[in-house]
Amino acid sequence: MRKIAFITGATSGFGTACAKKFHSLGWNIVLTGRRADRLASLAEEYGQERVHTLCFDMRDKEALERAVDSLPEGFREVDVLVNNAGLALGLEPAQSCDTEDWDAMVDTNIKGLIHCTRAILPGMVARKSGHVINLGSVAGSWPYVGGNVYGATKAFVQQFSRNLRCDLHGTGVRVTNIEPGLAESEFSVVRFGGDAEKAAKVYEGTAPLTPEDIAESIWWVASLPVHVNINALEIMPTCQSWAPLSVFRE
Ligand code: NDP
Ligand code: 8X3
Repeated sequence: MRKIAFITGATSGFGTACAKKFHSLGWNIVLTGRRADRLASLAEEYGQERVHTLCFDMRDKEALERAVDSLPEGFREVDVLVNNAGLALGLEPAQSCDTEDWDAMVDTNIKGLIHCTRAILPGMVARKSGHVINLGSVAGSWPYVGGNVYGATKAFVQQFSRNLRCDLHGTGVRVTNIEPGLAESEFSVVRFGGDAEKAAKVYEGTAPLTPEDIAESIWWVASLPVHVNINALEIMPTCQSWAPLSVFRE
């Protein structure tokens, strides 16, 4: 029987690369996102037989639960859940940013991720096998100016991943938090409200991680023998490191 990967946010970036990776290795894939046209192209590209698409907004809990409940035979018994859908909005300091952006990040990166996990986990526990792979970020461990709520949502994902491991003790279900640094996708275009020029500057003169690098890492943790659980994997491009703590001087 074919293995099944459920990949949220598959219409772009890491999710699209993951879909390609798992599909190429013979898995059935469930792909989610809000952009129906992109989901339709993915279904066309890979063929309906091994791809099932679900179009919904991660912030809509009922729609999410309905979508998971609607999974047909061949796609229901999820082996790997890649909790990837997420976004950063804005880079303004906390004192002046748009609080609607904060709500959207909390509702997607935190609430969407926990509800999706909750919807899929009982089946994994009943089958005593499965793997939840969450997309955290270096921003969950390392603060930066303007990272305020985005980084905090990823710190939530980091701790949620660890706590899941405790709850799942003895069930055989694995949990991994993937924590990438600078990676080029649509991430910065979304962060800057569609300003592609501003987004491109984020990667100018750098060799950032690619979505394929992240898909490869996700595949690696998923493909290890079942007695091995990678708790967290922090990945930066070689061109990225840390800066010293800043000190304000009069
Ligand atoms: P992209 O913007 O390229 O892709 C984001 C995906 O998330 C899209 O498929 C989008 O689909 C989906 N998504 C966003 N909001 C929603 C929503 N409300 N409902 C359903 N789907 C949604 O970004 P990346 O591939 O780079 O990012 C993927 C994950 O990795 C995110 O969680 C991000 O925070 C994290 N990450 C990214 C890094 C980077 O530098 N790029 C580094 C570290 C972590 P659609 O618009 O169709 O709904
Ligand atoms: C995305 C990486 O550094 O832009 O999570 O927050 S960063």
